[in-house]
Parts: sequence; structure tokens; C-alpha cells
Amino acid sequence: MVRTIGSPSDVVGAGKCVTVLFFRPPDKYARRPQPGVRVCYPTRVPRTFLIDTDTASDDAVALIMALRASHVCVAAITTVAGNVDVQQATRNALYTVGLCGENVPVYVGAEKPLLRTYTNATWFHGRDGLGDHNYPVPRRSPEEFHAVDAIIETVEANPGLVLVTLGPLTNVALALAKKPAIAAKVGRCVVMGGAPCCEGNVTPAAEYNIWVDPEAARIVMLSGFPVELIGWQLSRAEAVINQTDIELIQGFGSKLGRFAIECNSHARHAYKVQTGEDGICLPDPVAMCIALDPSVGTEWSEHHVDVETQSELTRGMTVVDRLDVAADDRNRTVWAPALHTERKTKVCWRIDTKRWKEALFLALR
Ligand SMILES: [Ca+2]
Repeated sequence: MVRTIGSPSDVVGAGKCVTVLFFRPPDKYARRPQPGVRVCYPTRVPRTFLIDTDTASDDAVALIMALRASHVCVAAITTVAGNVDVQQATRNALYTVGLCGENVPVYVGAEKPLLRTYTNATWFHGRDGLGDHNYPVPRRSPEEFHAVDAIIETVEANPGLVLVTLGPLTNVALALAKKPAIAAKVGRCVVMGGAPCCEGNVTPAAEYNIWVDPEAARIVMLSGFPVELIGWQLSRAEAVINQTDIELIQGFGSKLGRFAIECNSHARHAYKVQTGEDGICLPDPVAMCIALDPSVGTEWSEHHVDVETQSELTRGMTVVDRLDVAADDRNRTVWAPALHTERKTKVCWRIDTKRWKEALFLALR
């Protein structure tokens, strides 16, 4: 059962999160919400989110940020094979939703990339993706509807929604292939992925989400979606949750704070080995933070972006036309697919790390 939000005649929805998208007195047209139900009324400019995730330790923190945002209604969570296999990703998403006391439907998606052999990232996040702390089996089950169809129906029912992708883009590419018209109905498509003009985290050229399914990423980047590219480098250096930040979060004494630090224990160690930087690197929550508040991204520019799918050396590289030379004589032929897309990609180059961390702390209190 797909959760539909935005019926013209009444309030519809499932679980605790109900959104009214049409300006009518809620008590006249709506079912009276149960105590504790979060209702987003039009006067508050409700924003509907659809989150696609290969739920591992940083995804879990990103989900918490979205689920705890008072001005956002998460209509659906769809899972995809990535950091962990899709069944584990689904369990992790359901566990995180339950920990937040929410009831957002979770839909199971693609089990492997479009063409490539599936490669997980358990070396970074732990075998279960959440640092191997033996979290209990979630109480709820996923929906029976497939994630690809859930994406299509949720977008169609909520024109203008914010699509946030935290994993490989397999589900989104499949949804686009099945229903290309959804590209025009998404308000923003915030993609955690890529290594624009910098080194990658899985190869020298590429970031994991793009590398693991480069064909899917290319379909999405060239689809006309209003993509905002949040590269992994934005979560490094000053943006890393350092020991002082960790102690601050632990000092909250909250279950979500404890979980966020604990489930990233394996990732913290792996990140230290990988980069030499000590702390917890949180690419997905940084992307979610920008999805929730675009002004946290302080430096942006729009460019044609293409994804390398031919070379093994640079597989999954997000190639950004930063100097806007794609239409020059020497580049026009190679760049033709990107030049033919309706809009350029918004690339984020810098974030306000202080505000990013404040937003994270607020979500975990
Ligand atoms: Ca992820």
C-alpha cells in the first residue's frame, strides 16, 4: 500500500505523519489526528521527503535528522543494495524508524546494480552496516509494494517533493526508466554522492554510491532531475564529528544520541585507517542537513556533470564541467548527452560546518 499524501478532498496518509497539502480548515475536512500525530499544514509550507537509502551507519543518522525535523513529512523510505545487502538495509531502516517512534513505510528495492556485480561496503560499516552491535530485529515489516513503484507513486502523489538519495541510484534509475515523467515532478533531488573535482573514497577517482552503480548514476544525472550534488568531501576535515563533538552528543543522554555514536563505531575506525582523520565522517547526514536547509551549503555553482562508465580506472567518476567548456568544439561531441539535458546540476562546494553540527546536535538531543 503506497502512502498517498495530497488528496484534494481530505487528509490522507499512514502512520503518524499526516500532511495536508490543500488549504482547507483541517477540522472540517480532516480526520481528527491521534494524539502525537505530526500534522504539516500548508501555512507552515510543509515539505514532503522521499528517502532512498542503502541504510548503514551514516544513513541511520540521516534518517533520524529527517524524521525529527518538525517541518518535514517523510512520505516513504525506499531501500537499495549498497553498503549492505538490500534486506539488511531494510532491517536497518525499519530499526531506525522504530527507534524514532515513527511509522513511515519502508519499501524494499533493487538487490543489485543495473549491470555491475554488487559490491558492499561492510569493510567500512561492519557486517550489519550498524557496527555489529546486535541490534534487535525491528518490530515492523517492510511494505509489500516494490520500492521502484513506491518512488513513482509517491512522486506522482506529491508533486514538488524532495527526493533525497543516500545510496546507489539503482532504484531511482529504474523508476525513471519506467516512468520518465517523474523527473519533472520532483522539486529537488538531493544526491549524496560523487567526488566532484577531488579524490574518491572507494577508488582514487570515485565515491562509493556512484562507483557501485555508475550506469544508474549516469541515468539520474542526465535525466533532467533537479539534482543537487553533495559530494563526500564535504563531510571531511572540519565537518568530521570529532572527539569533543562525540562527548557532547554522549552527554545528551538520549537514546538517539547513543545510537548515532555507537552504530558508527566501526565506521570511525575504518575512516581513521582510510584517511588518517580521527572522528566520525557522516556524508549522508551532511546531505540530509542540506536537504533540510539548503543554506547550510554556502558555495554552489551549476554545471554539466557526467559519470564515467567506460573506464575501469575512473569508473564512477563524477566529471564536473567546472570551467563550462563542455560546449567547446573540442568537447561538444563527448559531452553531447550532458549538453542535451534540460538543466545543469547544482554542485555544492562548501558547507557551514558550525551550522551542520548544530543541526546534528539538535536532532540527537
Ligand atoms: Ca548511504
